Amino acid sequence: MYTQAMDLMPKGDGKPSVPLSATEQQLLDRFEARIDDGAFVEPKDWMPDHYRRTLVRQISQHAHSEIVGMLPEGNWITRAPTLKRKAILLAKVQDEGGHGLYLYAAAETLGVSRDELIDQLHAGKAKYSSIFNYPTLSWADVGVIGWLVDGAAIMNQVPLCRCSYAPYARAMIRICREESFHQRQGYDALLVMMRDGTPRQRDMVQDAVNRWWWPSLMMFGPPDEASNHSEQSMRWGIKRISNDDLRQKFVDATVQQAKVLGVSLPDPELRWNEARGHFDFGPIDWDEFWRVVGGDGPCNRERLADRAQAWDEGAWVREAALAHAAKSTTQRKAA
Ligand code: BYC
Repeated sequence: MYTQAMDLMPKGDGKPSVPLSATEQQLLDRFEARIDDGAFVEPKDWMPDHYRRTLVRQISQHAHSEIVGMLPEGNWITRAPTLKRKAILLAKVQDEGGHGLYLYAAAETLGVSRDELIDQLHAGKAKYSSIFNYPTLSWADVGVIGWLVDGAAIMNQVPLCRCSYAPYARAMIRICREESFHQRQGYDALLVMMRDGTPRQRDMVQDAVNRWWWPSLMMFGPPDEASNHSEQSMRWGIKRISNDDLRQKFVDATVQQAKVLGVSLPDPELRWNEARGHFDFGPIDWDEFWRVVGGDGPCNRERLADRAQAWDEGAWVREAALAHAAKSTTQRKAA
């Protein structure tokens, strides 16, 4: 409650807050009361500037993740082992492009332009999920991305369907429905390899699980005590469940799925803790996480270069679409 009033304080100079006018105080009180009642906030509603900036930050990072996330799997479209797998992968990668567009549209309702956000991504100034800076070395990686990466994404994104900002919540409902298909197709591809595959194919799956397990746990963000945005975002109903709680839910659900699949998870400390009612797991390498987030992961440079190239090469399509829209409008007016 009290920290919301800090939005109207000057930033970083340590001076006492600027007293709120009666109108500003009334707007803030009304906003806080609506959040406390669990009401949704719509674009035209008054909102504190910090709430708006937090949403632009999170939604745009999420949109960039979807668009950059098309690249690691996109690498395998031409090499999918069967026509069926190729068709599924094409649909999945296309869905991710669609998710990016819903999310950029949700960010635009907060007064920021899509071009501005995309410029920030290409300039290396915007974050996107750390997970997409790892390489996809084999076909099994595509299945593991579906199972673990989309599985982690769903765990994180289902609570966002109840985010207090309505356009984000609405986008998340559609996205989660599609993500659950993505997770299932990945698990199915792995199950086929584990049940009907050769020993080499099974080794390939295990190798992919070994490489993606820890980066998948990092997707949930830093531990709660190092998560500088969590407290405020939870108070505002943007985040509903903390980074560590979501990570734990993901581990608990995934251990059973790994058993059915017949793969082991690469963590010697993973074991059921009766007292906690959860699986304990080993320490996460947070130095690696921050290195990757800071731009020094295995594929950060490649991913940004690929995105920038796709953007430049698609310029003629955007120009043609705009020219067509302008021509159609002129023709409609003349008719
Ligand atoms: N990677 O205070 P915190 C997908 C940053 S796409 C990079 O906990 P917050 C898919 C964080 O931004 C899935 N950076 O932050 C697509 C912050 O930095 P800034 C993407 C990370 O926002 C294609 C700083 O660390 N999902 O599923 O409260 C194919 C401190 O963190 C990461 C979303 O974007 C990370 N992993 O919580 C397949 C979900 N984690 O901004 C699949 C929406 C943290 O201060 N986002 N950082 O410079 C969220 O739920 C939240 O933003 C997070 C972080 C839980 C990710």
